[in-house]
Amino acid sequence: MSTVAMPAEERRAKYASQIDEFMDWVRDRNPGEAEFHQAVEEFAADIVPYVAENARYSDHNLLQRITEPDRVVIFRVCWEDDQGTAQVNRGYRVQFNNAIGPYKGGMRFHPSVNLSILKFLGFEQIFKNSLTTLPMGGGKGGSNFDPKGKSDAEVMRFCQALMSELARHIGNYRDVPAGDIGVGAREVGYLFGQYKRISANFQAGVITGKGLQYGGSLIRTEATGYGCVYFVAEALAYIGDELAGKTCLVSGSGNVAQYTTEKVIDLGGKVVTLSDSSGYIYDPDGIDREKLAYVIDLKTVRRGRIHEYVEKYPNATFYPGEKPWGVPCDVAFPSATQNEIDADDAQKLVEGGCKVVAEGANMPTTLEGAAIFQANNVIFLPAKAANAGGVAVSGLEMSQNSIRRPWSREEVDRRLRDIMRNIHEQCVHYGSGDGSSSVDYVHGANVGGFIKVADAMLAYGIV
Ligand code: NDP
Ligand code: 2IT
Repeated sequence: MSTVAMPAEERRAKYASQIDEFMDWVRDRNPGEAEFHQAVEEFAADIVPYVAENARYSDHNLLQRITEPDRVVIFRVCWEDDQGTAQVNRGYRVQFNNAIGPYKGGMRFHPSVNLSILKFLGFEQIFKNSLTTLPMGGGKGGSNFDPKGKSDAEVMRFCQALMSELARHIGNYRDVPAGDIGVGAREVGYLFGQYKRISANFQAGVITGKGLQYGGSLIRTEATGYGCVYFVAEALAYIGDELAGKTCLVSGSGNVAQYTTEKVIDLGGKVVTLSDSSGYIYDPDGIDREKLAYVIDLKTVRRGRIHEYVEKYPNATFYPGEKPWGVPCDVAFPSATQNEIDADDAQKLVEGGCKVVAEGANMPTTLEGAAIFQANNVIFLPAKAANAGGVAVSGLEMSQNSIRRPWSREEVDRRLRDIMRNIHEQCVHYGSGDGSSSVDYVHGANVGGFIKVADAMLAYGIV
């Protein structure tokens, strides 16, 4: 039986000693990097067996090479706050792998940012970008800067200071940053503006997520959320079901959460929760377009907290300090941050009737949580497939920048839908057992994403 046809547990048991040996090597080489170990472990559980059974990939220490970043840049970022006090943050760019295209991936500004988190994100990005079918390598960057409570002028000075160093490491054929947590349209504008100033070049393809007036793409703002919902629609269609009438939980209330909610509404589903780091709101009537417009304004213009929702819509309840996973649902869209669904949360979702989990965030589910979903036949759609729509439209933004012509909203949306359908086909192709209709999306995404990168690396020889 090939590894594809084997249930995940059986496959992992058969190759347990090779997986353990490889993970011991990864842990020894990258001490203290818990999030990076976790991302590699999820990948290794599928790819160590795959490599063992496919001789083409077994030589040349390919897995050791693919888990070592090409390079990591770490730098001091000094800026002046509104009181005139010097502040110092740390900036990073992890250039993980450029086998199939320039490094590509977002920048995250959050106080928790460290090397482990950016390495996990950069590693995931390699295979996610490969799944999009577009020519993009994997990278990620960011800073421990906390945009919360900062004035626009402080955010601007910070972005300018960060770009003053980052500029020398990026370029449209080299490394193309974009947004992530804490980096949206405002920050991308300041970052691109500083790049343009330093380089005296209007190199539009050096960063994506730009404003529409200066080289941005229609639908990029919406792309991660829309893409995630399109992916769920594909997975449901595959089993003869649809999103219409389904009750959905969304966590987070930022970019991904907002446009996931919008597309669920478009397709006839009902979103009953949103959250932020202070707690979650439950709205039994569902979040309609008007309520969503309020949330988008609250979060992107007024930069307020999610509990304000219940002051405006008193039918809803705010649960401080809690996550939404105990609310009964059909579909869950974790769209806030890593490890927001642990084993207890996964158990609650299963007990609440959840049938599909689609990871809008990166690695929102712990390994233990994912095992509970798989053991209970929950359709578990991993981040590198489910949230690839964002970087896919970033790739389309780069295409438009290269040809110097913008595409219409319909054109970009059609291409996004085609890409999500294609990713689904790859997951089915690599993740279906012989004669079995159920799909192991984790296995499918890992193998599908790996092959293209591995083949390119082999073509280059030992580099
Ligand atoms: P935003 O900054 O727009 O929103 C982040 C949301 O998540 C906020 O509601 C925030 O709450 C919440 N959040 C962040 N950190 C934590 C935490 N430690 N605990 C609880 N809540 C938290 O980011 P995005 O929507 O862009 O990103 C959300 C997720 O989606 C991330 O995992 C990101 O990597 C992933 N992603 C993003 C893509 C994109 O295109 N933007 C593409 C693919 C994946 P609060 O305001 O209280 O911090
Ligand atoms: O995690 C991700 O895929 C992103 N934050 C988007 C990256 C990008 O380059 O658009």
